[in-house]
Amino acid sequence: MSEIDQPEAPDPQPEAPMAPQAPAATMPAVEEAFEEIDVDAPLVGIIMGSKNDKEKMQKAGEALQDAGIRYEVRVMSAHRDPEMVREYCTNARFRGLRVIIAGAGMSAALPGVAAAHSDLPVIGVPISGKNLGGMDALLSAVQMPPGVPVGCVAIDGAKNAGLLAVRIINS
Ligand code: RP5
Repeated sequence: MSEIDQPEAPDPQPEAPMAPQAPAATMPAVEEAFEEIDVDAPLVGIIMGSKNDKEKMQKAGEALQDAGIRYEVRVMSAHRDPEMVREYCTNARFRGLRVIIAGAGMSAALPGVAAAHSDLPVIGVPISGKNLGGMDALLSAVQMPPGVPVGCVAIDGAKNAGLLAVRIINS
């Protein structure tokens, strides 16, 4: 077919008007999230017994950030703030959370108490302290009685807690 015989290209369709876009929710940087800011639609709640646990728990946030999974961070102690822990964990599923990561040191009740107040998967992170190298927290988190499940990672294993939460959410 010569150039002269080419059929004419149809007129381009008028462009459809753009649908109004909701502003994309931005994901805060890890350091910002660990300032306990409010996050839009988090899927994972990272809770810990003390602000002093933040440095070790930040690795969980990094793993979630790398996977693009939104999370929030809150400090609450099972021993010092029992009512706050009850309220947070009881409402967690209703608020859209899918996994709770709970880090605590010493006699670490937080993962178990979280699992007692929520039917979401709870990943416990035993935090090493000044004494006993974290064995106290490890045993508190891992030796849960039947019926109150806590998935426990290694002492100071926050990175794996984050990676495990990613796998749970993507499964
Ligand atoms: C736990 O007791 C916390 O998770 C922390 O690891 C440990 C000590 O708390 P701080 O005295 O450092 O606040 O509740």
